[in-house]
Amino acid sequence: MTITRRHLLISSAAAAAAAVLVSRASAAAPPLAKKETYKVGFAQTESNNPWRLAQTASMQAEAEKRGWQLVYTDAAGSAAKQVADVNSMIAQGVDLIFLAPREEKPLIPAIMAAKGANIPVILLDRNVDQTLATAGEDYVTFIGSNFIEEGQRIAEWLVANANGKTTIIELEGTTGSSPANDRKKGFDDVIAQHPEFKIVASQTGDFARDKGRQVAETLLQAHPDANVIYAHNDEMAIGAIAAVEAAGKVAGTDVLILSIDGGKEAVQLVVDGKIAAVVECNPRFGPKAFDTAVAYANGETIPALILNPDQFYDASNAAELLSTAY
Ligand code: GZL
Repeated sequence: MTITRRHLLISSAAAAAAAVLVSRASAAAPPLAKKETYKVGFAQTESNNPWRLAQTASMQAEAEKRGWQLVYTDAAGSAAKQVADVNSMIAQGVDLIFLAPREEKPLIPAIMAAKGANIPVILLDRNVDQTLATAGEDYVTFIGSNFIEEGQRIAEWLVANANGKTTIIELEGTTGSSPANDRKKGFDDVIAQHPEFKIVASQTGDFARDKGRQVAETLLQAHPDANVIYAHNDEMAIGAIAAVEAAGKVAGTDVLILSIDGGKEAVQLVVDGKIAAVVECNPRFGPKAFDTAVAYANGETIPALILNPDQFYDASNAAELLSTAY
C-alpha cells in the first residue's frame, strides 16, 4: 500500500489526539522541583494597551528581583502564535510557564503539550474553557479576577444610579477571551432582570482604544437614543468618550460611560465626570505569580482559583483613591 499524504495527515492527527488523551490521563499537574532560581516562560497575548504593558512590566520586574531567567514572548494578538510561543518555551526546557491564554479554547493544545513535557503551567489573567482543561490536573491554577463579578458590579451600579439612562451600547473585549465572555455574562444577566433597561447593540472593540472608538461611533449613529456605553475595558471606554464627543454629546451628562480595568487614566476620567464608574482589574501579577510558583515547588496545596480583589471607583471615591490606581 503506498503511503499517501492523506495517510500521513490522518496518522499525525491521530497521534496528536492520542497525545492529548494520554496527557489528560495523568491526574496531577506536573511538579516543580525546589531550586534556588528558575528559568520560567511568560507567554503574553499582545502589547496593544497599557494594561498588557503593565502586566508584562510586573512579571519582568519580579523575575529581575528574584534573579530568575524569564523567557518572554508576545503573541501580537494571535492565539496560534501564542501556541507556537509556548511550544518554543517547552523546547527551551523552561521549568514552568506563566500563560495568559488569549482565547479560551485555542490554547488548550499548548497546555497539554506542556503537561506532556512535564512542565507545569500557571494561568494568569485569562482562563481557559473549563470543559477542556482542569486546574490541578492540566495546569496548576488560575490567578486573576472574577470577570463575571466585574460585569455584575458594573450592572448593579447602573441599575442603582441610571437616573433614567437605560438604553445601552456594549463594547465587548477580544472575541473568545474569558474576560470578554464573562464580563458580558455578568453584566447582561443582571440587566436581564430589569426590563426597563435595554442593550440595543453589543459588538467587539477587541480591548483596543481606536477600535472601541470606531465601533462606538457606528453604534451611536445606529442608536442615537443610546445613553449608556458599557465598555469591557478602559481603552475602549476612552475611545467611546471620543465617539460621544464626536457626536456632539457630553460624556457623563448625555451618555454614561462604564468601564473595567481601573487604570490611572480612567480613574482620572471618573474624577473629571466623563466615566461614571469603573471596576479595577489589576495587571500587577508579578509578586503573586512568582510566590505561587514557589509555594507549588514547596509542596503547598494550590487552590484551583486564586482571585484578585478588585477596587470599585465612582464619583464618591475616585479623587481619594486616584493615587493608588495602577
Ligand atoms: C483582563 C485582561 C484584559 C484587560 C484588557 O484580565 O485580560 O486584557 O481587561 C486587556 O485591558 O487587554
